Amino acid sequence: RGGYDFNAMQAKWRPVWEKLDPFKAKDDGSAERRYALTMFSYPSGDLHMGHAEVFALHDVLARYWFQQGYDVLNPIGWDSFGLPAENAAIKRNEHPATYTYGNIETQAESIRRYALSFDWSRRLHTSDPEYYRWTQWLFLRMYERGLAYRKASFVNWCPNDQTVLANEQVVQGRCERCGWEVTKRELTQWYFKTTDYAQRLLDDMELLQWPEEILLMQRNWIGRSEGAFADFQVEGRDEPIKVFTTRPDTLFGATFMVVAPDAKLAAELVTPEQQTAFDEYLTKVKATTEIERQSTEREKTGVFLGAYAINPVTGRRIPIWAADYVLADYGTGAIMAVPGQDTRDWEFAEKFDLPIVRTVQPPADFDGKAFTGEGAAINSANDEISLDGLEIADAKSRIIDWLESKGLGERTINYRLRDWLLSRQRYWGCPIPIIHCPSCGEVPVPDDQLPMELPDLRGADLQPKGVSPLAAAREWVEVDCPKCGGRAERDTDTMDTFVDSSWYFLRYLSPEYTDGPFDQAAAERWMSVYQYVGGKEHAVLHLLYARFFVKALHDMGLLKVVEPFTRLLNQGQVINQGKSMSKSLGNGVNLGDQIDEFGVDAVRLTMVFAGPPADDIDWADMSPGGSLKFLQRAWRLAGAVEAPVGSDPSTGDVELRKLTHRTVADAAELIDSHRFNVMVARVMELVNATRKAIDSGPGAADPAVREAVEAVAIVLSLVAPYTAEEMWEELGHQPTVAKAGWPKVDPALLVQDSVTCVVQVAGKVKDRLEVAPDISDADLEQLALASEAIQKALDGRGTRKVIVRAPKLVNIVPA
Ligand code: ANZ
Ligand code: ZN
Repeated sequence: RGGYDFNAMQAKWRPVWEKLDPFKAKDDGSAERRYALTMFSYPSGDLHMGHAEVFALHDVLARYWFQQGYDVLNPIGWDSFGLPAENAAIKRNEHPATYTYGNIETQAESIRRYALSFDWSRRLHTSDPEYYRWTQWLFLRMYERGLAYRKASFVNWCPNDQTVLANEQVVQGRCERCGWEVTKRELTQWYFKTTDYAQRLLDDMELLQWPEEILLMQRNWIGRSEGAFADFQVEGRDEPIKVFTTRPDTLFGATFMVVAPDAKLAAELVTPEQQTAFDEYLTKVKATTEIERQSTEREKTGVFLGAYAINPVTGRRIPIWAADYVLADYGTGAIMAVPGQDTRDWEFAEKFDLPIVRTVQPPADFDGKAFTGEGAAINSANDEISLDGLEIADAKSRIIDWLESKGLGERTINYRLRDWLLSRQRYWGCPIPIIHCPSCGEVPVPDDQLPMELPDLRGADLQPKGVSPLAAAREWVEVDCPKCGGRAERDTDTMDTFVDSSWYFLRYLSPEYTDGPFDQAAAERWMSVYQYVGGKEHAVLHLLYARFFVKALHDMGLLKVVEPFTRLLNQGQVINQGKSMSKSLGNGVNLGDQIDEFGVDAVRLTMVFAGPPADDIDWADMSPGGSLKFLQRAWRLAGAVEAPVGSDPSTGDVELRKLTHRTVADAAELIDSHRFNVMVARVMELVNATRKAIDSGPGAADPAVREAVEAVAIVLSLVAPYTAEEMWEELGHQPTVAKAGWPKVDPALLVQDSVTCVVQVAGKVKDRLEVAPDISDADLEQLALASEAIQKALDGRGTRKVIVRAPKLVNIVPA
C-alpha cells in the first residue's frame, strides 16, 4: 500500500464510476423522488472557482439524498446561447457554435474530473435545435394567449453590444454584461406579459422556502403600491390629467403638479411662452441617466410649463411643471405634488418658491420639512367633504369613495414590474418563430416547421450593426407566408437567453421527448424542484422569469405546479485577497492549477469547509494544503482497521461508538440546515478520536473502530468522493461508497450524560426516564408516552394535555 496519491485515485476511480453510473435517476417509483438542481453553466471558458464552489455545495446535498435512499434527479446541461460566443466568433472569424461547443466539452471534462453526482443521460444544451425547437413552441403558446406581443416604446439600448436590454439587465444605469452606460431608443420589440402575473408572483412567495433577502428583492422589484388615480382638470383643455398617488388623503395639500418632461403630456401642455425653456430643459434631461433621475440626493431641476390645473377639492388654480424626478413610464407619468408630506415635492417647492400646505398634523416636537409619518388630517375640508381628524388609512378610503362618487378617480393597484422585453438584435440566440406578411400581419411559424433554425452566419456577418445580423441572411429571411402564400419575411430578432433558461429544468425531465417540450407525466412525478442551488445575482432575473414561465404553463394546463423551485440556496462568491477575481487586478485563481496541486477532494473540501455557504470565500485565507492533510489522516485510518468486515460493533468501545453515532446524527441535521462547514468539523473530530482509539485506546482490532471509519468514509463521500471510495475499498467493500447508504443511528447511543426526567400523570409521579440533557420537547413527550408505566397509569384513557419541560419534567393530564 503506497502513500496517499490523489492523482492515482482520480485516475483509478473515474472509469469505475463511469461504468457503474450510480447517479442515474431511476424514476421507477422504487423510492421517493427528489429533484436536485444546480444552475446550469454558461460556456464562456473552462470551469472557474465560482463553479467549483457552487458545484461542491450542491453535490453535498445531492449525494446526501442518494445515501439516504431517495431517487434523486440531478441533471446537468449548458445555457449555451449568448453574447460571449458571438463576440468570440467575430474576433476569430468563426461560427459561434465552434466556440460554444468547444467550451462545453472542456467544461464537461472538468465536471467529470470534479466528480459530481450528475445524471449525464439528461444532458442538454439550449443552443441545440432539438432544444430551441421547444423554446419556439413555448413562445408560440405564449403568443396565442396574448402573453407574447410586440409594441413600440423607448427601450434600454447598449451602444457597445448594439442590442436592447431588459430592465432587469440594466444595473445602476449600465449594461449588466459590458458595463457601458445604457441609453434609450424607440423601437418595436417583443415582450412577455409578466405584468399579468404581478400579483400571483407576489402571493405565491408564501410557498417558497427561499432566503428572505431574495424574496424581498423580488417583492421590491414587483413593487406593489396601493393607491388611487385622480383626475385634475386643466385650464383650456378638455382632457384632464390623471395622476397615480399612494396618498390620496393628501389631496387638499396638492399645490402644484409635475409631469415627466419626456412624457408626451409635457409637450402637449407647454405654452408657446414656455416652449424654448422647455426644449432646453428636455435636452438636458435626455442626457441624464435613469439612476441620476431617481436619486434623492440630487438638486431638483424643472421648468414651468405655463399651464394650470384645478385642485378638485380646494378648487385652487395650481401650476403645472415638468421635472425629471417624475418618470415617464411609471404610474401615469404625472403627479400631484404634495410638498407638505412628500420630501421630493418639498425640495422642489422650496427651490421654485411654490406654496406648501400641511395636511397631516406633525407631532409637537417635529421640526423637519415634509412630514411623512402617521398623524391626523388637517386643512382638509370643503363644503362637501372633510377628512380633518382622520388617521391616514381612514382618510384615504374616505377620499377615494368621494372621488369615485364624483367620477373624479378610483382605487387602483400599481406595480413597478414592467413587461419582459425579450427581443435581441443579435445572432446567437433562439430565432423568434414569427413571419411578417404584408397582407396577413404577424403569422406564427406552424408547429410542424419547428425548429426554425438559425441561418449559417459567421465572422464579419455577425458584426453588431444595430439591426439583427439575421436581417443580412436574405435567403433565410424571405419566405412564403404560411397563411396566404405571398412573399413575407421572418422576424430577425432572437430571444433573450433568459427565455432559454426559464424552462430548462422541465426539459431535463424528458430530454428526448418529441411530443412536446416535456412529458407532462414526468413533470407530475418530479416537479417542483426540491432544492435549487445557485448565485443570488439571479434574484430578479432568472428566478423571476422562471416563476413567470411556470405559472403561464400552469395556466395552459401543461403543469400542475405553480412554482418551479421550492427551496433555494444561494452560495457566496469566491474572492481573492478581499476582492472579486479579475484579470485587471491580476488576482485570479485558476481552478485547474488548484486541482493539480491539491487534488479534487482537497479543493472540494476547502469550498465546503470555508464557512456558511452564503458567505464569500476569500481564497487567500483558505488552506487547501490543510484540507489535503486532513484527507490523508482520514485515509490512513482505513488502512489501520483490523476488525473484519461485518464484525458486530455492539461489543466495541462505547465511548467511540457514542461519538460515531452522535456525529452521524448531527451531520444529517447539519446538512439539512445547510451548515456544511460544521458538518465537516464534526467529521474531523471523529477522525481524531478514532486515531486516538487506535493508538492509545481500545486498539485497531476493536469493532467500534471499524464502525467509526466506515461512518467517516460514508459522510466524507459527500465532500471528498475519491478519498472516500479509496477508504471504502480498503475497508473491504465494493464500490461505490456513494451508494453505501447513510449509517443507521442507534438512539440509545445518542444519550450523553443523562438527566433524570420525572413523568407525572394527574400530578403523581409514575415514572423516571434517563434522557439526554438536550432532548427536545417533542422527543421527550414521545418517550414519556411510550413508557410502559405511563401507559399503565393512563389505563386506556387518552390524554387531554401534555405539559413538557425538557429535560426534567413531563406532566400528563388524562382525558
Ligand atoms: C402624492 C403623494 C403625497 C405621494 C405624498 C407620495 C407621498 P410608489 O410607492 O413607489 O408607487 N409618483 C407617482 N408617479 C410617479 C412617477 N411617474 N415618477 C415619480 N414619482 C411618481 O410611489 C407612488 C408615489 O410616487 C405617488 O404618490 C406619487 O407621489 C409618486 F405625501 O402622490 B404620491
Ligand atoms: Zn400572408
